[in-house]
Amino acid sequence: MQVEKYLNEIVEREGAVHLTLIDPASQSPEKAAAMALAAKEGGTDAIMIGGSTGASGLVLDQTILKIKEVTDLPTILFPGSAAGVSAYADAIFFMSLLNSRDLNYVTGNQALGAPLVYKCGIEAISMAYIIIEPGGTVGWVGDARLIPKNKPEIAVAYSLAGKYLGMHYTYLETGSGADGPASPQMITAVKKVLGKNILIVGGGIRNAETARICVHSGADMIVTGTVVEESTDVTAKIRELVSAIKK
Ligand code: 1GP
Repeated sequence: MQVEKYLNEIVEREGAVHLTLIDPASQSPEKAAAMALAAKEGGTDAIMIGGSTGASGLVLDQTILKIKEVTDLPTILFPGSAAGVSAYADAIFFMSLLNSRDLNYVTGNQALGAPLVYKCGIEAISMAYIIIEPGGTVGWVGDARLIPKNKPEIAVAYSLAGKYLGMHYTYLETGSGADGPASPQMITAVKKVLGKNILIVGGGIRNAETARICVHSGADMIVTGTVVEESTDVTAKIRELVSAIKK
């Protein structure tokens, strides 16, 4: 439970966690490592590694290894399927896409990937993964029955189901590159029922104001990927986001 404990302690101490998402399919392992180092210098708390398409095999392993050469931040797998498991990461968000219509994304890939996670001994952090409109690539690939943006009660129902199933973390996802994250009303309603369980919000967070609103509404952790990929000064961008969410 080392990475989960590390993250939860930051939430306790600093009010919120910032996670930098790196998709191994989007750049070379060397460039990914440079981004991770810059994100660390900006104050990010951990590096998530994964994506919906092409984040597997050699490119996944090499990306993690290169990142680990330059930073000691925890590396957490964010797998799009069973192929997203790597022995080189410190932990894995062991997630179920609760609102998928396709059983492969609810329990199938989990069963295929679990023996490898066991064999590698990487830490599994259980997570309910819930996709809200517009959903982006992950919504399409994961065949999600997208939760309408203006229906917080449906997000609450899925989040509670995840909590009662024993998942420690809940992730409200609008999809990478979305026009924005889940609404403040939805975040607040979900956090109310989750209580001490951790709420992660990601998708379309691009600036300090949006990050601050997510955390003020109840998010314990925020994830940013696209702004990091697009930024010409990753350290400054991460610093802007981190300073907006920490106590
Ligand atoms: C995607 O929520 C994450 O899974 C991050 O989204 O790329 O829009 O930051 P962005």
